[in-house]
Amino acid sequence: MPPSSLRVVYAFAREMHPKTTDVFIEYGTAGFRTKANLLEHVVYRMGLLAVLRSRCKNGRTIGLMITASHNLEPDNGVKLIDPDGEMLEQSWEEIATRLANVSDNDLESTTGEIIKQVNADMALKASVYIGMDTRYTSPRLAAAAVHGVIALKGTPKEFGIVTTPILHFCVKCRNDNTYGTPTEEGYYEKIVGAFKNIRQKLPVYGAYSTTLHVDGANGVGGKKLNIIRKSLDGELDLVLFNLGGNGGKLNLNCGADFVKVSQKPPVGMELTPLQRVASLDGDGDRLVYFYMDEDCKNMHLLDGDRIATLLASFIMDQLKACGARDLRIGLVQTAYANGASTRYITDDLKIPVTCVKTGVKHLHHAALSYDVGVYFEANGHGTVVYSDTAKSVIRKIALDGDAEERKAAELLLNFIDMTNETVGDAISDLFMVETVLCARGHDARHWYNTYKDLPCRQLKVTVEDRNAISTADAERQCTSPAGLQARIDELSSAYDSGRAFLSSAYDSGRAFVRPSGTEDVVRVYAEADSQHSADKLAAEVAQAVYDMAGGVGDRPTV
Ligand code: G16
Repeated sequence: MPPSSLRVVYAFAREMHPKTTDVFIEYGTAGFRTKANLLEHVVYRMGLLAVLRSRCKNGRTIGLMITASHNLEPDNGVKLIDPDGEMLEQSWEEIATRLANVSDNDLESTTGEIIKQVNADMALKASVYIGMDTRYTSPRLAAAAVHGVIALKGTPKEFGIVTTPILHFCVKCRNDNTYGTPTEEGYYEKIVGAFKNIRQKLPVYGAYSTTLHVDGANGVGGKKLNIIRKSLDGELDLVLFNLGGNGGKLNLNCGADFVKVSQKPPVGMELTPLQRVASLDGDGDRLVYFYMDEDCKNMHLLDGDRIATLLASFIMDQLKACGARDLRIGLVQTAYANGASTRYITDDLKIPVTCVKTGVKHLHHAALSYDVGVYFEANGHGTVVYSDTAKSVIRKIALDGDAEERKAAELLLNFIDMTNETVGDAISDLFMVETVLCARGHDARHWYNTYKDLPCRQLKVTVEDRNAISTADAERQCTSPAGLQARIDELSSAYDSGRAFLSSAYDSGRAFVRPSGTEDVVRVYAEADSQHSADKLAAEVAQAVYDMAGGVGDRPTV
C-alpha cells in the first residue's frame, strides 16, 4: 500500500469513528475495557492495528474480540489475538495504547510511524477474524473494527456472536490446520466430539451423576451450551439457567465472577441440595463450580484452584498409567490462589508450582515451559497446554505401548483434543471436569473434600488513580505508595494464617493489593484462619488503600 493511501485512515476516523473523549485508555489485563460509549474510536484503531500485526506475521490471521467478559453490561472492550490463538504479544500493548490515544488529526502520522517501527510490509495480505459477545453495544463496535481493517486493506471475517475462546480457537485453526477447522462448527466437532468419544468408553458409576446445572451468566456461553446440549446424546444432561431471557442481565448477580467473589449462588437459578452447578462468565472464558449443602443454606465453591488440582491430578495419573514418566508436568497460579491449594499441589500432588502476575497471558507463557502445563487463576480462567514432545510421546505410546498403556494414552489423546489449548475456555474446561469426575465416580462433595480451603475475601476500593498502586513479586508486594506494604504487613501479622501445617515463615494472615486491569478499582485479597478474620483483614487493608492511595467515595467500613 503506498504511503499516501493512509489518508483513508483519517477519513474513516473523522467521518465515522471520531475520538470524542480525552480520557486516557490503556491496554490492560485483557485488552481495552471501559464504558462502551467511550470505545468506538479505540475499536476502529484496533482494526487498523490488527492489520499491521497480521502483516508483521507474514499475513497470518489475527483475532479481534469485542467483549468486556465478566464486567457488567454498560462496559465493553476489545482485545487482539495472536496467530497461535494466544493473547497479543506484550511488546505490542504499548503500541496499541499509543494508537488508541492519539488525536484524530495525528492518527494518520502515528499509523505511519507504527508501520515503520514494526516494519510492516504493506504489500502483504492481511486477515482479521472478528467476534463479539452478546452486549447490545457489540455490533456497533464490531462494525468499527471492520472499518479499521478495511481502511488498511486487510480482509475482515466476521464470526458474529461467539465466546471469546471460540474465536481464539478459530484463529489458531486458520493458521495451523492440524489443530482443527476454523469455524464454530469445527470447534464443536473437535471439543465436544472428543468429550463424547471419551464418555462413550467410560461407565457412569459411583456417586457421579450425569445431571449438571449451569449458570450461563446471561451471556454467550450459556447460549452455545444450549446448542451443544442437543448433541450430547445423553452423555451429559445439561439443565441451563441464566440464558439471557426473563429480564436477566449479563453478569448481574450471576456468573462465575459473581459466584467466586461474593461466595454466593447466582440469582435466576433453582437451587437443589447437593446438585453440581457450573457457573460461566459473560463471554464463556471462565468457569467455577459450586453446590449447596443438604438444606440449601451454605454454598461450597469449587473455583479455578479446584479445577486446576482436579485436572492436574487426573492428567498425572494418566501419564503414570501410560508410562510417560519423563514428561514434566507443572502448575501455574497467581497470588489469588488459595494457600491450601498451593500446599496440596506441592506436598500431596508433588507438582511444581509457579506464581505469576494476574492475566491469562502471564500464566499461559509460564505454562509453556512444562511438557504439560496446567494453569488456572482462582477466578476460573485457565486451561492446559501440552508441548509437541508431550503429544508425540503420548501418540507413540498409543501405538506401541502394552494394552493398559495404550488405553491410558488413547484417553489422554482424547483429553488433549477436548482441551482448548489457546486460552481459558469455560466450555472445554466444563467437559474436562465432567470427564474426570465421571472417570473417578465422584460427586462434587468428593471433589470438595480433597483439601480444605483457607477462608478468604476479595474487595474492591475506588481511588482517584488506580495506577498510584504499583506491585512487585508477582503482585504479592506493593511498592507504592510508600508505606502501604508496611501497613499491610502490620495488619496481616495480627491474624493467624490457619496454615499450621506450614513453616512459621507463613504464620500470619496474608493480604495483597493490586490495581485491576479491567475495572477502575484497586483489588484487595485477604486470607486468614477464619472467615470472620479474612473479612476483617480485607476490610482493614481496604481502609489502608483508601487512606494512603487517594480513596474516593465512602471509606470502606470494617
Ligand atoms: C480478565 C483476564 C483475567 C483476569 C481478570 C481480572 O478476565 O483475562 O486473566 O484475572 O480479567 O483482571 P483484573 O483483576 O486485572 O481486573 P475476563 O474474564 O474479564 O476476561
